[in-house]
Amino acid sequence: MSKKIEIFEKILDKNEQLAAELNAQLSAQNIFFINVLGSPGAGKTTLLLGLLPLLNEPSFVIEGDIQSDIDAVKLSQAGIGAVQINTGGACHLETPQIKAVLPQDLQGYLFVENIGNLVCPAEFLIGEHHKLLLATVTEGSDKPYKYPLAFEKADIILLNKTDLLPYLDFDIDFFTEGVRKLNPTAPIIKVCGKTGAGFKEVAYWITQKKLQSKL
Ligand SMILES: Nc1nc2c(ncn2[C@@H]2O[C@H](COP(=O)(O)OP(=O)(O)OP(=O)(O)O)[C@@H](O)[C@H]2O)c(=O)[nH]1
Ligand SMILES: [Mg+2]
Repeated sequence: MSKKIEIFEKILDKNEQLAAELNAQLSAQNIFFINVLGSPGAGKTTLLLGLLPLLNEPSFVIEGDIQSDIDAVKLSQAGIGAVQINTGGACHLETPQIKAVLPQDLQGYLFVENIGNLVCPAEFLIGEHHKLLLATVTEGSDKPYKYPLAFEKADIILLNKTDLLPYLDFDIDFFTEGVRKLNPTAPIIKVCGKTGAGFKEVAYWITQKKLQSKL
């Protein structure tokens, strides 16, 4: 039992080292990297499609899915540079997979849409500057209590599908209280992928963070 724990800790240490190296490399190239986390169908791809055109510099997206290139094709068709990684079953992406598909001429912003779930992607650093967590009102307001790590580690939390609030019993106070117990500082921004509401605020936060990272 103790051996198993030791090996797992070594893997995590090695992963953190690789992630730190990639983060330093991207920082030196003035590329700002956002790791996008959220449940399957939370609206991650919809968010990227609406958000990236609002940024002040070009963006490139690495799409992570267990199978299919549906999301990378959607982004490419919208004129956003994108590449697909298929894990074939693994529930999160790791740094070597990111490094392997980075384009030579990368500039501006790098986004990774991680594998859709609230568990494994929160456990692994992949070289990002910030984690963006996309939660939704359709998941229910108890998710911060049940899946704490993703909410704890997020640097910004978006609450999506707010157009559906009138049809649901989502308790926003309970949700916010649960997030704040884990994460006192991350902004919580209500957004709507259908209308783009809130996206400008998210774009502003990202551009400000990139500017601040250069100071
Ligand atoms: N009503 C409503 N639907 C939304 C909203 N945002 C996204 N959707 C819909 O939710 C579905 C899933 O959206 P995606 O953007 O594909 O979600 P995703 O998180 O990328 O999904 P995976 O990559 O499969 O994990 C699509 O049918 C979207 O049109 C929203 O704000 N309101
Ligand atoms: Mg997607």
